[in-house]
Amino acid sequence: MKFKEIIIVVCFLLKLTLITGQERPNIIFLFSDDQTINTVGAYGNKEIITPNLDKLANKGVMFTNHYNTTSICMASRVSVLTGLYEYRHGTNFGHGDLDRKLFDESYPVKLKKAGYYTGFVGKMGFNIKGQNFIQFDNDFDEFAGGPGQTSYETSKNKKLVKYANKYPHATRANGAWSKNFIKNATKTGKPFCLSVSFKAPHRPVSPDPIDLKKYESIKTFSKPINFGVENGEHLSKQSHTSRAANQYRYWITDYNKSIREYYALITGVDAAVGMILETLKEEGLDKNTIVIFTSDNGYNCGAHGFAGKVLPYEEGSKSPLIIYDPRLPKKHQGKVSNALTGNIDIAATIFDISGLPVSKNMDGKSLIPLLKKPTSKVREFLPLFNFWGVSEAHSMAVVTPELKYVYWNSGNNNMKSTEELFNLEKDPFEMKNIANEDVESLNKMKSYYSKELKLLENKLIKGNGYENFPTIFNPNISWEEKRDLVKSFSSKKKKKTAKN
Ligand SMILES: [Ca+2]
Repeated sequence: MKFKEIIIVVCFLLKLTLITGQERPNIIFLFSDDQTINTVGAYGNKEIITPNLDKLANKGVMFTNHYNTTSICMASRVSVLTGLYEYRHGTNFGHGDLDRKLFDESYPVKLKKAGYYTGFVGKMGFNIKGQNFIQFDNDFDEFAGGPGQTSYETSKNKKLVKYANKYPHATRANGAWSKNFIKNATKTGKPFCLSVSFKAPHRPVSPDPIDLKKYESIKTFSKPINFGVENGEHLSKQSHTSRAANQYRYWITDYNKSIREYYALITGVDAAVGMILETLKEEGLDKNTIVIFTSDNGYNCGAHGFAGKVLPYEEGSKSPLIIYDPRLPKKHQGKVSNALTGNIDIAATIFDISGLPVSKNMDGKSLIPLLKKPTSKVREFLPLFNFWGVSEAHSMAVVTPELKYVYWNSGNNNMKSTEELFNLEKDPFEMKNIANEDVESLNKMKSYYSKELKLLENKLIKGNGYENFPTIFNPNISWEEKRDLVKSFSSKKKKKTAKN
């Protein structure tokens, strides 16, 4: 063993001793579904009602450049659990279910093995290859997850039925289940790790009437400056083949109704978060419980005329991320970090909090250093992928806090391969493609893109339909050479939904 390696091992053992010598902190991971970044009051939205998340942001660190490296539920959820990019875990609609051996490396499984009391409630959003959903029961001390999309009606979620009378809407029932979990966990004397996986604000919408009522006074909601189809014409033709452009035109036809329901669902999540934070206080756990809040992907609420996620543009790929560590001195609280963070960082962060080693095999990095030093960074650039849906809408992008480069392949419908470059500092709404204007930035971003493309080629999981993407996403390979390699990825369930 080399001297450097000995030092690393000694440092790790020292850290573990320090953490276990004290009391290992509890961890609560709060996860909404399809929530775009500007839908928390603390992020500057003056219409949405999120008092508990605002408080959390005021006490913790609020991240402004948090991206979901694959902006779709199933893939993003597995990236969060495993710390791996989609092309490494292989889990997405039309690609495949998760391998058991990868799930065994996920944060809930490893923390349970390390002596944490673990719990999960809400939407799981994926399956493990060859397993029945009920087998998740064995992976947690308490499990109230549901298969598929779960239901907003509490009574339709098998594991939440006993909360249905008091909390008929599943979002608050998730909060009530979590309260009980925390109380049970306290009795065990173990540290706990609770994952709360809300269905909200995923469509089809069905907000709690309690929350909808809170928005009665707002008749007209503000729209972002890039709202509407007319503000999407400058974007690639390929992006317009995506589901985000073809479906869900409700945002355009009745924006006020759609945004009111969307916000009300998020306000419901906020209320459940409030229930959980209140319980921590009641149980005297609020000083030793780290709380993380984020979402599995962003959402285009009519931005550029799009709805939904999948696309690499800001609204679809960015979500809020708030981390609150009450153990830190007050001087570190209420900070904002513009560092580039991703869904792949959650597992590494949770391992770091618990004292477990962060495996070098993971793509994600611990964000804990940013809590004390929010102006620092954990990376220079981050890749964004879409391997799902129609082949023309597959894309690969790289982003920095200042710039975004997107490569769109040619398509079978007479589309030309397209490069997009946005200056996110000057143009956060991506209204101008400067790929032909700023050659220096373009070259810089293309060099980052090449590095990520090489990693994709070297590290992709075999057998889940990713093998052709290093060629498909290579801007230097002609369409003629790729044409036969492209394939759309869908699922029977999605096709059925689309017909309906
Ligand atoms: Ca989602």
